[in-house]
Amino acid sequence: MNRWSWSDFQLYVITGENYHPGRSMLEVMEQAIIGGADIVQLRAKDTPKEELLAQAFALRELTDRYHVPLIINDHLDVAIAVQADGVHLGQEDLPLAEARRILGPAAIIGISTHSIEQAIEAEAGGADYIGVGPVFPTGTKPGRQAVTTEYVRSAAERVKIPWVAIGGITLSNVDEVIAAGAARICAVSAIVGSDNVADACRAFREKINQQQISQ
Ligand code: 3NM
Repeated sequence: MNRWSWSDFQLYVITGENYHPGRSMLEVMEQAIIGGADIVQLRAKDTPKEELLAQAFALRELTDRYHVPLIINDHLDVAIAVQADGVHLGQEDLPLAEARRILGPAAIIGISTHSIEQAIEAEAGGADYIGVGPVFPTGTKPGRQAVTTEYVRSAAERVKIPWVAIGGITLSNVDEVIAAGAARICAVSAIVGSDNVADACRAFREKINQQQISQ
């Protein structure tokens, strides 16, 4: 995929701070891309800014090499500094309109949503894509109630912009999420925490593609 067709993505992989013991973030993300991640996000809530910036520069170099879009979670300044393709914002982060004013029309802006009302608001506000989740309980974002595949079903019916199912999705439950209407899957722990990151991505891609063929 190149940047111009970024919205066709199927497998969105986010970095995890606690999921790659003994392996570098960059190594893990390169394996993810080799396995089929077609958009990646740098998310490092507990990392000091200076280190985050260094990681972002390194990930920008990697994603440029593979022609994969790079999204930065939350930090617009870091996104601008490394010329990332966009940012991902939570409901409590900078409002979408402010982010758009700062980043301009070409930036990809994604918003986390946890209900169909939030999805519709983000779509109306000019989001380029939204996250729909957490579908299942997840230790990666603890304390947030799972929205279940019910919300995935509503998103499939009502959301017009690209959307990605996220939260607690594994190779064991992804079929359910796809069956509920998700065409794009996002995962952290099931991919960056697996022994073979590239194979995990290949397996996710296969499941997404199988479903699309049978539709
Ligand atoms: N955002 P894992 S759920 C980063 O629902 C994130 O907005 C979510 O990690 C949301 O694949 C989530 O390990 C965690 O469950 C995803």
